[in-house]
Amino acid sequence: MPPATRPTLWTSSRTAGTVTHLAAAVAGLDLDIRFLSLRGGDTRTPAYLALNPKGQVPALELADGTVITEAPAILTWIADVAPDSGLLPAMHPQRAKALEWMAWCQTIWTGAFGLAFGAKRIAGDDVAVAALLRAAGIERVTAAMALVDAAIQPDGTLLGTGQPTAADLYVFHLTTFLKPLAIDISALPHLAALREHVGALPGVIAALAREAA
Ligand SMILES: N[C@@H](CCC(=O)N[C@@H](CS)C(=O)NCC(=O)O)C(=O)O
Repeated sequence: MPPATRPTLWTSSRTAGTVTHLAAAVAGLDLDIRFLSLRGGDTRTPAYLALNPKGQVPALELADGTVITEAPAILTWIADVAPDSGLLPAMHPQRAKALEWMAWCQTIWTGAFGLAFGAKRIAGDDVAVAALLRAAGIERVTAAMALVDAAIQPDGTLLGTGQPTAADLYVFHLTTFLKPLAIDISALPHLAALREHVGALPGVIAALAREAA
């Protein structure tokens, strides 16, 4: 892998990396965005494992060689280098609240979504156990959506600051994985408002189009 001359975001379409890709686009950052194929084993090559021993995306490689992993940490870096983006409030308590929601989203992503989508992998050949695990995951995701819906402010953002933060982008990202789980959120009006708000951001539209290409 040639050394990076500008920050490189290692990601993959429709994965945990997507929210970092959305945020980088909203912030207008000039990152070298590299899409890996998870199915093709790109995260398990010796070169990638040397970069990120977790063998996962996203990973952000800075020009000085520092590698940052975990979506909330990468989102924080993006927001901090692009303060005008408003992705992370500068002041407490709003900054802490945004970080709180980002941490919560990551927990839901790896926990409830991980259970729903990973049921077959966890259960192996046991079809009945896989169905139980998937149902438990779907139940947890459904409860999480109701919880976040109740927290969204009338302006369609979690913090009520009028401008989507990285926490709103993260919630939006989670909702893009509900369809394959057949989870209906049409009765959750605040979540619909957040989706509309975030989904209309030009950076989000551009990044999603890049991932779909
Ligand atoms: N805790 C990590 C989770 C990252 C993660 O689970 N990434 C998955 C994709 S969604 C991955 O890279 N898996 C490696 C693979 O499937 O090869 C984060 O939030 O950034």
